[in-house]
Amino acid sequence: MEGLLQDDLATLSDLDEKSLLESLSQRFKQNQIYTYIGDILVAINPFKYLPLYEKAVSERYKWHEKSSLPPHIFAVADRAYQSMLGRLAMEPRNQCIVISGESGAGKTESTKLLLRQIMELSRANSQLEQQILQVNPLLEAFGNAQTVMNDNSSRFGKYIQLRFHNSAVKGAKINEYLLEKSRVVHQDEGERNFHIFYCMLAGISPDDKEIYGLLNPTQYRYLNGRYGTDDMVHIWSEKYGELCNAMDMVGFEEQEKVDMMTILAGILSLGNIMFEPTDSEMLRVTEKSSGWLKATAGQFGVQEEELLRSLTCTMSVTRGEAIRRFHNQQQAEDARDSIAKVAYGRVFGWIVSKINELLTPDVDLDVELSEIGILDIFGFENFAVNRYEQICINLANEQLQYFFNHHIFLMEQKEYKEEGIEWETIDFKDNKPILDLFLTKPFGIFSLLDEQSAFPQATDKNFVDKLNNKFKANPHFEVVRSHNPLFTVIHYAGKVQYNGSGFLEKNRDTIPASIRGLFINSVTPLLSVLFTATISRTGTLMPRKAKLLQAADDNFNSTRKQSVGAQFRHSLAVLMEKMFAANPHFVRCLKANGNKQPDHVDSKIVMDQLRYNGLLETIHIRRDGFSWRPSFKEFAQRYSILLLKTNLPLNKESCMSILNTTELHGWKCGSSRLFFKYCHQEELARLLERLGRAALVLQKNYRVVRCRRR
Ligand code: AOV
Ligand code: MG
Repeated sequence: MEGLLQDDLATLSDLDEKSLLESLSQRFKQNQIYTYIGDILVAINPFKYLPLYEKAVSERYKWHEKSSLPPHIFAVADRAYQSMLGRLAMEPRNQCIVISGESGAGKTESTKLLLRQIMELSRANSQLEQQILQVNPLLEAFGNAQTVMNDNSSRFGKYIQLRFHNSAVKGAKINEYLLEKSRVVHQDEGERNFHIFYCMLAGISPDDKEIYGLLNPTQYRYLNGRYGTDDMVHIWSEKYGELCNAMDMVGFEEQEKVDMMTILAGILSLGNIMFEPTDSEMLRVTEKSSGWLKATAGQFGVQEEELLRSLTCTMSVTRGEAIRRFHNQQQAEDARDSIAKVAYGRVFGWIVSKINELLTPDVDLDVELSEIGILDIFGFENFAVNRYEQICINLANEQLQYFFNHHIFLMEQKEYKEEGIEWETIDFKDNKPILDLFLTKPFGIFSLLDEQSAFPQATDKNFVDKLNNKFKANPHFEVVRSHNPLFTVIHYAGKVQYNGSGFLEKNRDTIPASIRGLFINSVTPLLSVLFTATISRTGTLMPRKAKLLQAADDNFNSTRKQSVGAQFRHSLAVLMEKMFAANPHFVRCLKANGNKQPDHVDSKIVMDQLRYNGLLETIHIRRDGFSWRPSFKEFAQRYSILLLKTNLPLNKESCMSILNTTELHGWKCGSSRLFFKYCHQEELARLLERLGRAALVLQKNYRVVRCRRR
């Protein structure tokens, strides 16, 4: 059993799947949830409180040597921060921390811990630090919800970019990806709507409740007529207090908060509107729900008749003539739900833009800022029914797995070959073919989806038929024989069956012009602004409205005509480009079991994750490979100081002389660069530091001598 409790698995010589599992399980049983594979951190979700994050621990992990302390998420924060400042082996550069793992594995918790520790390290000015730390509770309230996999599941992806000047944080920017808007109007068994609705209903004062027109939570259809136990209500109520606090701290104005809450109340009322046929063509609102129509109109600040009209008919203009088409019951319900989704989505987008505006670095334009980005997306999902949202989420996870593979296996092994390093190729599960299945133009799944979305007459069934036809021979695709539009994709993390119903509609995501018109005329300033932003920006706006507009602008100037899928692919591509340009740090989150249970390891579930994450191969390459590969120039520039010489030529010979003065062993020399193991970086940093200290002592002595001479 010797070596099983090793902090760094890349130091173990003989490891197979079984002993890897055994090793991680043993550590987990002793509450050692963190383990290194070289410079990569593996984190197993403990599903219980562990005393790992106290102030004293945070202090210990500041400016430490990685090998001197047990593995920890704080160590990753430290490394990213030091690397950004150029204090480790490399030149200063932008950093990104990439956190992966399936739903409920602990990505969001890790993100929060990283953020906290980086703020500790940067000794930010305390107001900005607080603002940045409060962004998370705010986003979580509006963007997270309970699912069957995770009680606090992220229903959107985010990339948080912390911006620094020298060592101090100066601001932050958040990119958000694909909020799951459909949750506002529908939740599957065992799931809930976004946290904010429950928190608001639980925490709001009786007076405000009246002002916003909120009623008993069990009355709302969008909440499935369900609420929570007393304990839950208590927690939600506290959360609401924290949320209001967070909004104040980040810098939201009172009126903005009121507008936001009123819109949310309007969404809840809207959901209760039901329709019934009349003698004429036009539907009417059922008698029972006429009160809800009135309430919604009041909360949205629009005319009741206008709201009713946009729910029950569509206006279109053909050859200069306005034509009114009446909705049937289903169409009216769809219109209702799409209003709810678009209103919620825009409020969320506006919150993000507003945060970005408030956290814009307050520095001159010519000041160069460096950056640490933290990526926390929605993890891989496989539910009883998987819809459009799941296929997008799982595509994002494929993309991330590819990023990992590219960095760890592809790039590294390509360089061995190019530079003539002797190397026995390590095979890994390349998921590029799956990415191609999704993204190839013009015949990937998403291109076909866009093509079908462009035909008004096409149906979800047509789309799935096309897929079946095109991909029946693809090893990552399976045709499903069924009346329903089903198909299966074999992802890197397992098989997922998708239900194509609603794919075309969700991919188009068009808002009828009448709905836009309705909201533009709203007397609620925020609502009007959320729908004005893409249209015109005349100078006639009230000052407050103009200010609101500025924040909204960022979000809606995006290419609205594109499909949701196309936008999502585009934003993923931009993200990847940014990440490829930065120095990455990987955190691989794992789930110990599928039931959110503490102290229990389900071997099969862990083994599956080890396999699809390629952890064994990762250990292998970190043990035998060379993860740090500076060019001769880079290395000589940085380490010539070890020879106490400054104008050394930046070539191979200089590198050799430098290395000869050290006791480093196990490195290799290629044709244009050096190949080091991950642990060499730390050894070299130590040498530099020692030299720095010696220089300091010399300087001091010199000063003492000079003083005496005087
Ligand atoms: P996720 O972000 O990876 O899922 P979370 O970070 O939300 O997962 O973690 C799920 C839950 O696990 C949290 O709400 C905590 O209760 C618990 N947990 C995670 N990490 C820790 C930790 N270090 N210590 C104690 N408890 C922890 V998803 O957003 O669903 O993909 O999409
Ligand atoms: Mg999450």
